[in-house]
Amino acid sequence: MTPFRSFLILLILSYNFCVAQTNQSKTFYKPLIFPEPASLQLTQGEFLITPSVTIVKSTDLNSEIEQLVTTALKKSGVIAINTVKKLPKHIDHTFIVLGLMDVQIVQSALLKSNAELDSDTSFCEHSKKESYTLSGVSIGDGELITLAGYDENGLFYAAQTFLQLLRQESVSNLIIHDYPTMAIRGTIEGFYGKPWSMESRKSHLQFLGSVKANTYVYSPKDDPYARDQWREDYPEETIAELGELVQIAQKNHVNFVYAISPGPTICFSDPADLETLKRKFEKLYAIGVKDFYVALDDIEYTKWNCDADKAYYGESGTKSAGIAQSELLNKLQVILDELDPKMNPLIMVPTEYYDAKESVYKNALIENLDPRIVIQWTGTDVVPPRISINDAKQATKAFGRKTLLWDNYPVNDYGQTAGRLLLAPYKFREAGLSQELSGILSNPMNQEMPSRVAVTGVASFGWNDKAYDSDLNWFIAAYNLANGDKTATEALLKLFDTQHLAPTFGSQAWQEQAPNLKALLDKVRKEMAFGDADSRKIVIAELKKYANELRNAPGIIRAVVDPVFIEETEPWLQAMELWGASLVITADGLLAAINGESTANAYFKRAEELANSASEIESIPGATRIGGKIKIADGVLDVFIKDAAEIITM
Ligand code: 14T
Repeated sequence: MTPFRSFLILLILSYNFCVAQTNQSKTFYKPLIFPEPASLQLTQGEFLITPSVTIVKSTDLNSEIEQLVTTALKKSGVIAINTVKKLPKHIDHTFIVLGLMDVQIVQSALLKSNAELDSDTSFCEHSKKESYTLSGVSIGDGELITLAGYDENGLFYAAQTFLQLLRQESVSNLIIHDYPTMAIRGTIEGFYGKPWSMESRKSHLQFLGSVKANTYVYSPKDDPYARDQWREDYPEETIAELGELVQIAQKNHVNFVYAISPGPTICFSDPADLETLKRKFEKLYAIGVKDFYVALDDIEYTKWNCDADKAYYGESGTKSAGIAQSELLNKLQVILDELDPKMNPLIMVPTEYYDAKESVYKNALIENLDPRIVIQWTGTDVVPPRISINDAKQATKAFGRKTLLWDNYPVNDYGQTAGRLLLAPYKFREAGLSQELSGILSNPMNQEMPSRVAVTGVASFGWNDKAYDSDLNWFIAAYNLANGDKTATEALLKLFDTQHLAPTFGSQAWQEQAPNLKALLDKVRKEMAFGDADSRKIVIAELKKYANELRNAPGIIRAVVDPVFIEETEPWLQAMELWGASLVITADGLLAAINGESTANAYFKRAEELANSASEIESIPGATRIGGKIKIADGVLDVFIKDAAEIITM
């Protein structure tokens, strides 16, 4: 070969090489992580998972966290996973270093990744508890990923974030430093009516872990052994089932808190009652419960339950109730300290939990109460429309410590919620509340899976209130319930919109009904009045498309979403289908009317029939304390369908 020819070949080859390079150059994206991390910094290159992955870990690693990572890797297509104890010199595929931050291999991996913490970041102002660092960096021909937890919870959260990264395509290399702004985040099963099944609780605990929530309080009002017959022992089977829950809670880094409600019948001065409470807690401690709670809500506190209390504390009244309650709680705190000094302090909800006004009762309660005991309140009302930092500051003053918010959303056990699921995003809690609260627990619906729409929000807000975006979170909640299916996500969001109304205890709702549907229907009304022939037809086409989506959403949801969700929402799905069909025909009627066709009235009549049968559908008997007719976008959809015939006259 002449030198010239070889030069030419080289030129062609290098040209091809360049073209190949350009074709191959990929774009990497910022992933969507929820809760929003405290800090996420994108770096050069791809967060690369090779078909074969090596896990680097020290021997004392929590094997459940390793299991979580391994299972997720396999699910995302990784074929071979092996484990070593040290990072090799040459990195030629994906290595994942897994461990606590104080472990040598973890520290050196962070150093290699340039992911060590700057000592002067705002990070250090926060408690390091539950924090983690996750980094991915291209090194050599491979990738070094580090999951470093400050503690076991932190490492678990690093793993949860990693799982989210695995579910996304073309993710960029990054460094995440993350920590929660509130120490207590989760749910309190604290509603009236049918308690959750043990199966629902199990899947709920796993869900809580996935959104980095760390607390679940067991306090169903209708568990007789926790309230009405609190003195009686649980049957052995129930104890065994609760024990299983505690195990699952531990695996998901959730504190299982057991709450007892002795208020309806307790005799505060009777040592036998204290002894009964002690025995009850000990039984639960024996199956692994490490967190306890005393609920004193919704009880009569101006009358004693026994004459002995009158003899001991004097005349009944809110002041003596406050004193008696605080003495009981302090004694229980001592009992718990003796049982296990490592346990978290008691949590309690007082009888006046629904405001932050100073009172005789509250003063008497906090004057005596062990300052470690955590107090819950629900905001400025049982179901408050909004919660501000100022409200929380008043609560701190009234309760003598930073409070733990009991947020009565999305609970649906009161009259105004009859026939409803509460599926609006978690909203109107002021960013910055983390300075003034020790945490937030959501009181969910009797239906566990639909409750996740709001609870995903509560967990995200509790983790990072300043960065919380309620609309984005609404989408994420739908996306998760839809297992990442895009069409089902859209279908779910349509369902959520029809269940957007959030009532208060009064007549005023704190979240409006069906805002998305309402915006479209208002547009139709405006176009009918002010538009021309073309624009009217365009908006009717848009209406018909939306109506079809409403009608078809239940079918899509049934095909994709977890059967438990379907079971819990079935009457709403049925009603939504009929209401959707009614709106489709209404759109047909409007179009016929625009075209001057005499069939219009027949369409409107058929639409009315469908709407009538839709409004006859009832909720599942016994599923909620108060049942009733299913409501779908009420006040919006029904009104439009009824008015449609009058929008146009011929
Ligand atoms: F203790 C609390 F913080 C609390 O909210 N207690 C109950 C709770 O179990 C229930 O789920 C929630 C919503 O209905 O409200 C409280 O129960 C009430 C409150 C009332 F003002 C029930 C009836 C009421 F009139």
